[in-house]
Amino acid sequence: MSVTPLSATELKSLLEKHAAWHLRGDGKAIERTLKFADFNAAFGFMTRVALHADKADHHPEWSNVYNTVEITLTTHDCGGLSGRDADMAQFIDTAATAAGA
Ligand code: H2B
Repeated sequence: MSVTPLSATELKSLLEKHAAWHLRGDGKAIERTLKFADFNAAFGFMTRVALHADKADHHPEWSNVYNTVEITLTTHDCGGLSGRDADMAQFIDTAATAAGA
């Protein structure tokens, strides 16, 4: 499926709006590390994001060690960043705040 990549202006606004995310070195993904109170809080957050990702058909690349979750967002279908990553970053930021990250 073809997805339109973000323009330079859209990317700038994504990074301004979602300050906890940084652009990966190759410019094709954004990354955020989140710390929670414990594993229960981290995995509860991941579960909410997973259910949303499944519905949105847009999936994070992530890892979890105890209370820490590292997330990379990119869109395989355009080989870089798209509006789907901006939407996912928004959902993740809201869920992270609600889960006490
Ligand atoms: N997730 C991400 N991160 N990028 C994609 O391009 C993507 C996805 N594409 N989840 C979806 C699934 C695609 O493979 C299916 C066929 O729609």
